[in-house]
Amino acid sequence: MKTRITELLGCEYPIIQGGMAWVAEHTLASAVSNAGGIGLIAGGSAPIDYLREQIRLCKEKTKKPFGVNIMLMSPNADDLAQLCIDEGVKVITTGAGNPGKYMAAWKEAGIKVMPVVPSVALARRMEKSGADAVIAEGTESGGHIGENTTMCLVPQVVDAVEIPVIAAGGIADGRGMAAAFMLGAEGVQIGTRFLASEECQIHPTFKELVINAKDTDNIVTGRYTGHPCRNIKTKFAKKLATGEKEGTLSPEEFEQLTVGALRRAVVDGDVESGSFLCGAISGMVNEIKNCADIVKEINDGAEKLLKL
Ligand code: TUI
Repeated sequence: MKTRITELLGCEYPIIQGGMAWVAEHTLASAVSNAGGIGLIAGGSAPIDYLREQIRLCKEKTKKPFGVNIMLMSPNADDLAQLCIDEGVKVITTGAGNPGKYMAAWKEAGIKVMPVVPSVALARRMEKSGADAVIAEGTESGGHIGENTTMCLVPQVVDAVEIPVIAAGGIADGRGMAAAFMLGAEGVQIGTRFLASEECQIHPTFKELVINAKDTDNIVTGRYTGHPCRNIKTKFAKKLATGEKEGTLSPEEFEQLTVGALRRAVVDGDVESGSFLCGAISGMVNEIKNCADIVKEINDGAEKLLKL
């Protein structure tokens, strides 16, 4: 499937792996890139030396294009943004903020920049600042989310900007990809499906939770902190949600409980105090497969439906 996104990024399929903090490291990213998509390494709030090493290891594992996600709420964002230039990263996606202040330097370095946008207004601003594409991310996504749904957001962003639009949130198979293309998207970003991949390095308990999740096993917590997050509905997530709803946890106490919670989920598989960030489509993800099969199945499924 050739679109402006495959042309822009030099990849075979317009499928981008989500830049999931703590999850998206070089093994997963290189596997997705070797499969013909675009793998991403997540900068998250990692130290600069960690990200440098991950970029170098990824280069050893793939000769195909891959990218880095810069989480803009990270205290290290300035350093990680510069590191990407120094290490010759070709593709950057951003999340959780406006990357405007880095755009000139990234463009000067020839980097393809694709910010995640939760609204039409930000999509327009990003186009004006020189973004090569935008990722319109609906509230079905895992982790830190906006309010708009993928179904509503994508066509509105497509109408508002000239640059290509990548759809994200709630897409995990060929049907989802085809639907996104019918809304005008020219690529998809997929996170949750890759959590249940052989190459994904998360704790086995996390993979089991994804595979066993039903349609209703998903919950958004932390709206009152200003940083709503979509998670798998574990006992811990329900405790946070109840505390938020009933006012028994102040926003400060909530923040305190969730410091380090993503690490506890990804690294330790700790269901008592970990936050298992995951998209709303996890109910449809029932099997662990390798990234090559996942990418090909999604692309072929979409192609068939779109009768390309
Ligand atoms: O960034 C994500 N998903 C994430 S980041 C993350 S790590 C984290 N840790 C602590 C607190 C919050 C997050 C886990 N999941 N997705 C992309 C995304 N970007 N979703 C929403 C946004 C967004 C929100 C506001 C992008 C831009 C924005 O702009 C506001 C402004 O400054 O105009």
